Amino acid sequence: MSRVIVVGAAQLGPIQRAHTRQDVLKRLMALMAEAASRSCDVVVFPELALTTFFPRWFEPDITTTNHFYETQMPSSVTQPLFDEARRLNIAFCLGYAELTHDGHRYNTQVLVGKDAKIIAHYRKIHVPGHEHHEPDRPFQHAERYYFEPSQDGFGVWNALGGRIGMMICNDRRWPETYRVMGLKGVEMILCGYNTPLHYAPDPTQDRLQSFHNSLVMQSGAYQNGTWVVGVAKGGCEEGVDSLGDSAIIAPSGEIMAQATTTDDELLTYACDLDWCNNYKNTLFDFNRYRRPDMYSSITAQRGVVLD
Ligand code: CDV
Repeated sequence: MSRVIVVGAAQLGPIQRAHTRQDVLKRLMALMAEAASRSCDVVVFPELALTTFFPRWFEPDITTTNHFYETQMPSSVTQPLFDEARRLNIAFCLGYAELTHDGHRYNTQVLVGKDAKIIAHYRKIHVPGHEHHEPDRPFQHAERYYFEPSQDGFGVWNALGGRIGMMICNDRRWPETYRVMGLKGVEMILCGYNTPLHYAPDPTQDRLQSFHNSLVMQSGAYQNGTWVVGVAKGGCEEGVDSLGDSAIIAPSGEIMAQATTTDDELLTYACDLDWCNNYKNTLFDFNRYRRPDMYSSITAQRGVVLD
């Protein structure tokens, strides 16, 4: 049986504040239709793919931002995307802001099967940025104000004929993210991101955004013998330039397809999941070579301890 998943990485260009959900849905559905016409099994959209990246503004009354969140998935507004997926027989992965019925706010990604049924939710674990207004920044990155970090952990699901995991944006910079999923036998990790080119806490990193993006996803793929699909919302959104560079990365760590614009752009690749075993059964044969008893500090402590 073929273990090939044809993946569409559906990069988005900017979503401005004035754009409605309907405007955005049209763009998502156009990319989904293109993915289906290119025989994709799954199309992957970015983090917070239904709205502008609203954590760039600090609103003291958080309830005034409720309209950026989804209280239902699907809702009457997003249902057409689910209907279109079922009609086109294509799975999809979508990032959005989630407001639960009991008032919790998460940065969430959902994996939806070809039958338009939700397979899995993933809520962002590593929430970057700051909790309070920082007026000296040219723009805010108040994700820690707008979203709680998930307590649900990393999941890997049997889907699309393989072992599929999810992570969101800043998660991709942490090796633990990949390893926890690697230990669950992950074969493909789907990741949406919004990465401004300017990093206010240390602007010396600005010129390295593209390099760091590739560095972390390529090494995470290689060290765990898994495909990684990184999908950006790039371009100039509300005056803030963000990284494109969406990529489909093989278990070898090689980039097999990469975006060439910072706009709406679909990249596709036929990903052979059996390639993962070349790494999982040799150099990264965890069972044979890992030394978990030497790694206890990874879960026992959070920060650096000098002994
Ligand atoms: N949306 C994100 O999580 N963005 C972060 C910040 C730090 C730029 C990132 O890691 O890309």
